[in-house]
Amino acid sequence: MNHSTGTKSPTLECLVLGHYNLGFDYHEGIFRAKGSNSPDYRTLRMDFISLNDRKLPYLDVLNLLTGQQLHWTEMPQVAPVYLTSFLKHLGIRAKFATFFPAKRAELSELLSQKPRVVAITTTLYLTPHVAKEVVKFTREASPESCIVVGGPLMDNLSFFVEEGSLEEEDHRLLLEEIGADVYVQQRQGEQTLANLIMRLREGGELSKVKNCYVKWQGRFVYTGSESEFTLAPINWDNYKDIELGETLQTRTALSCPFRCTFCDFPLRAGKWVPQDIAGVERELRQVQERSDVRNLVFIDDTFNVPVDRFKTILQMMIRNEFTFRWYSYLRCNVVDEELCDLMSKSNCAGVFLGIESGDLGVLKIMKKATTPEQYLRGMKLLKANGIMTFASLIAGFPGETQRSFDNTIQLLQEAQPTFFRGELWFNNSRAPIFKSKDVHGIEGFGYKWRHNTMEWEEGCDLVIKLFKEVTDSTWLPMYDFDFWILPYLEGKGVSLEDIKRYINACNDLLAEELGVSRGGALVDRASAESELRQICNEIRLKNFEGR
Ligand code: B12
Ligand code: SF4
Repeated sequence: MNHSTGTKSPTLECLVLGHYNLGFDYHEGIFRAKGSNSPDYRTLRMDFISLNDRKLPYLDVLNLLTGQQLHWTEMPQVAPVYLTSFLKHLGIRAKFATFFPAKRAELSELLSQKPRVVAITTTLYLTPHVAKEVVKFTREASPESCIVVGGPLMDNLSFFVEEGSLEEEDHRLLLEEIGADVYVQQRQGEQTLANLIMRLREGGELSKVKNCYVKWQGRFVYTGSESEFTLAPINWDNYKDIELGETLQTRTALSCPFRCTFCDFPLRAGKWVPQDIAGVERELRQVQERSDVRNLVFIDDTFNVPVDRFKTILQMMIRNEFTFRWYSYLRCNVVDEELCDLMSKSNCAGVFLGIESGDLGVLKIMKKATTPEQYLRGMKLLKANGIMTFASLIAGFPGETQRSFDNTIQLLQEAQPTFFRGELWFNNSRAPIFKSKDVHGIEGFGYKWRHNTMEWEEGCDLVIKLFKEVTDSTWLPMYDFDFWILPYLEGKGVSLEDIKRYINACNDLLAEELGVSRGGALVDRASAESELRQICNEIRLKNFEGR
């Protein structure tokens, strides 16, 4: 390793990088290569429309027609913010940066300081490709820095080795190919990152730092494992003098206490550990002190469970008279009048509801521990309290039939959530259902599957059916326009009503392109396009003119 700069001390010891966006054309190209009738492409097809002879996802359409460069990467991501806060607490000179276009100059300036370590977060990288691009970019900008990659991508790769789908030697080759100097292999990794930086500070051998892959005699070798556990609130005071925008994100717990059979998140994230409420309160007070913050997103997967803890947090927020609005995931089957009232009084603006299905049989196989009736009641209560809701559904899970899916459509028609979306079931070998694959006759992988009650083609058709037949709620696409875009756009001043009008106008064009009619005749392309342009013009004038 030639990064042991023990003598000269750089001002910046660690720069933590957030998400790198390779853009829709790249993404679409990869999916198209699988075939335009592949389930992957059919899934992506629900996320874009054609305009000016280009395939554009909804956010790109909005940017094109309002002259903006909006992107959710403008919101500070939790991983870089948290890691930086953790390192600073240990006295390490650390900063985080984003690839968001308007912040590129800042990123270049920070890289020009030749940070001792550049840490690349991989929260959303499902393949090594993006990490490779980020390493290349970093290497060119700051060849002296020690580049460290860690986080979920590393965890995924080691899982593939464990399950036998990736040979150890191929794993090593992948590490070579990504091109970093060190890889952190630990579910959390913040302490390991700190250990690496301290070691470099002292000019010591990196092979002594556990949980890493480091180069030894030209080959990546593993330094051995050591458990680590930390959970601390983010110290926003570290960023007092930095502009972070109107929408922040944080978490109040690690992992999730549930075990839904389609989801591997608890397995990746480990044991569910809640943050003590005094710590949450301290952190939220710091958020409140930031005058520009309008919205806060809690990324906790089950913010409202256990209910008593949730209630205490809401009461604490009300007592503090926080003025920011908040968003989170929510299990709506356990909400009642009292909770909805507290949510509303503490400024809850919107919730992501993992409804998944409106059919009792399918919900049982998913181990959602709820009933469609409880869902209906919960969604109606939230609506009555003026809280925006987004219902997320899965089409084609084992046990799914045309009939069970009709129950899902009926539930949405009755509950009328503000937004909804259905996705084809993704067969993930890490999810609990995979262990009962013989019971359900599951074959295939990813979006291409069959099981005892359905095949993926039928699942794709169900997604279209959902889009077509749910008429009293707005379809929310996934690519770059998932639930998180709502607090982001509202933080920019765009009203929920305008966001809805905009999405509905795009949905009309999508329906026309898919050849489906939603609750009436097929829309006329020319008038739908003109309506879309008109809405965008209004959004531009109201929110962005003169900025
Ligand atoms: C918020 C979120 C989003 C938002 C992001 C908005 C934003 N501005 O941040 C949006 C909606 C855009 C999004 C999109 C997607 N998401 Co998402 N998302 C999340 C969510 C809820 C929170 C992510 C987060 O901030 N986690 C908290 C951070 C702190 O955790 P972390 O990244 O693991 O980091 C910790 C460690 O891993 C470590 N670490 C991380 N990096 C590094 C680097 C180094 C060097 C070191 C030492 C340590 C380290 O340090 C951190 C502290 O311990 C998670 C679920 C969850 N609750 O985590 C899903 C999740 C990350 N998303 C997921 C997926 C699949 C997606 C999509 C691919 C979905 C899709 N099919 O389109 C897209 C991808 C988008 C894209 N264009 O590439 C998966 C990722 C699975 C994986 N990585 O293998 C998750 C885990 C959900 C799940 N289903 O299990 N997502
Ligand atoms: S779907 Fe949500 S609630 Fe269920 S296990 Fe996964 S993260 Fe937890």
